[in-house]
Amino acid sequence: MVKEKNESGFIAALADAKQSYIDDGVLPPLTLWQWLEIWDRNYHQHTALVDGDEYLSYQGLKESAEYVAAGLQQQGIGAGDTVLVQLPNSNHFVVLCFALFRLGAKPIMAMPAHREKDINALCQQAQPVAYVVPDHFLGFNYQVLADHISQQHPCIRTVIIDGKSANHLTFEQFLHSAPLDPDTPQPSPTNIALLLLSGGTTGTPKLIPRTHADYAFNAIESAKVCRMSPQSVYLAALPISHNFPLACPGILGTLSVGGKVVMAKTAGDDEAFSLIEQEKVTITALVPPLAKLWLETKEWDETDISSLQLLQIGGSRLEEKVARQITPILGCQLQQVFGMAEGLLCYTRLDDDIETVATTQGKPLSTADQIQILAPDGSPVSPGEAGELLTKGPYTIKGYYLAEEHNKKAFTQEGFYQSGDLVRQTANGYLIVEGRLKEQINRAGEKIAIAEIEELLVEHPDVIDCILIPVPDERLGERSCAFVISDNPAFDLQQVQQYLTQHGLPRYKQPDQLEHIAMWPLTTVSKVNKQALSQLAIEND
Ligand code: OOB
Repeated sequence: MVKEKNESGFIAALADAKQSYIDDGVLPPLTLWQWLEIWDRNYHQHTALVDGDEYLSYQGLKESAEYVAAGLQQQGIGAGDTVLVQLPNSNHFVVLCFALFRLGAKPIMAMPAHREKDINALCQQAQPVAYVVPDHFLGFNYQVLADHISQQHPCIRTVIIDGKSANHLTFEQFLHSAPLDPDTPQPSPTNIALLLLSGGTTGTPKLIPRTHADYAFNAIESAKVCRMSPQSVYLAALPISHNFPLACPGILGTLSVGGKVVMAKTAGDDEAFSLIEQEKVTITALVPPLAKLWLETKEWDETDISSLQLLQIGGSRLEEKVARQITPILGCQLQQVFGMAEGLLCYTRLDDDIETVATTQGKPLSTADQIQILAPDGSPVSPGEAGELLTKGPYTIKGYYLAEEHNKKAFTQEGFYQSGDLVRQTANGYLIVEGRLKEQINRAGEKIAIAEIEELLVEHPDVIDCILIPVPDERLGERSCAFVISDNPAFDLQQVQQYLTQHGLPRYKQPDQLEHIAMWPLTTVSKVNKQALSQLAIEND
């Protein structure tokens, strides 16, 4: 009961905040479903989505979503419910999201890489009524996970398998439901449309509530900045449960201009290159480690990727050296993207000079975005100095979903989100990301909350004390290294990884390196000297 009370208060406050941007004429007052209806009217027979040999037009997308919505409704799923979605990139994923948007039910955007620990935490927080998984993906059996999770969380009344299943409903069955009753009520533009996941800094993932109006704005304005048109072909290479490939401009931005989205199952260069050649892809988004891989591949691979006009790179720091290689080697324009699932998006613009594109992470998407850069004492830094980035704006959240205590720390009284990023601003308003204040590792764009891993590791019987640190890494940007104080010199990385797998942790959150240490090196003020640990990790690699 308490949860419901908090929830309705939170949702009302969120709706008020977004309503004021609607009243000011910044956010159009439409839901994502209403937008799809417009896109369907404008681009009816055009191809919207390509997934292997399955092509779906705008009309097909809307109609499929209506059938799936009807099927979900028959399962008792409706307005306000949350549905845990853990699917790889596919047309079905997009159809399902629009079906949920139509009903006013909220998808929780879990990633295929997530394992039991995160999924459990998400169920506890958001009490989903349904869980949607593939049968298998990349050698992992999601039915076993779904069965295990649904046994522990009675809130899950329906498990839906995208694929074959002997004992659960399949997505295919939903596509063949009876038509949706057109009188089914629609959500309001200021309702929560979806819940994105935050990398966070604590032991449990935080949910990011994005409303229909703000998320549509996010995607539509991003498509304008990227000058997308009906001729645009977007390759969804990164996992589309991420904000970047979903709406920056990503899938939703591409649909907003009548373009075509091509689904890649993995972000690997071999799959991506042949899809670019085959479908004449014009734009895609990558994290820096993948961009580096593409540069290497292009040296010998003769696949024709000349249709590619724009490569967006974001999620973690892009080295200037790599930035300068993009156009000469890949033959397309580079756009740096500094974004966060919480909202604020910064883009370099297509007519910026190469210096700006190679050395900055862009400027905010909207003139309505508010930015503060603060010194440790909370005062604004002098122009050009580095400080913590705080932000507030039409598409930035005012609080995580049902996380009242955490929100007091993560947001100021004026509603600014404290990003934990260390940035400075150039005279013409562009941001340069200098570093980070938050206790997080950015491993190839995936965020790892240091506290979560340390909390688990100290529970291991062989571990007396433990510290996890980011270490600069040629391939990943940053890798994670666990330093342990242990009485067992034979305790090794393999045991750590096994232990964390048993505790339901995905591979990307597990340390890449393990170092034993007798005692912590200290700074002059008696804090653990993490700089010295980082040095040691580099030397011992
Ligand atoms: C994107 O979103 P998240 O929520 O996974 O991570 C946000 C954090 C930022 O606070 C920052 O610490 C880091 O990722 N980050 C970057 C960066 N872009 C994001 N750090 C340095 N340089 C960059 N270009 O990562 C995300 C969301 C939407 C679009 C693009 C990225």
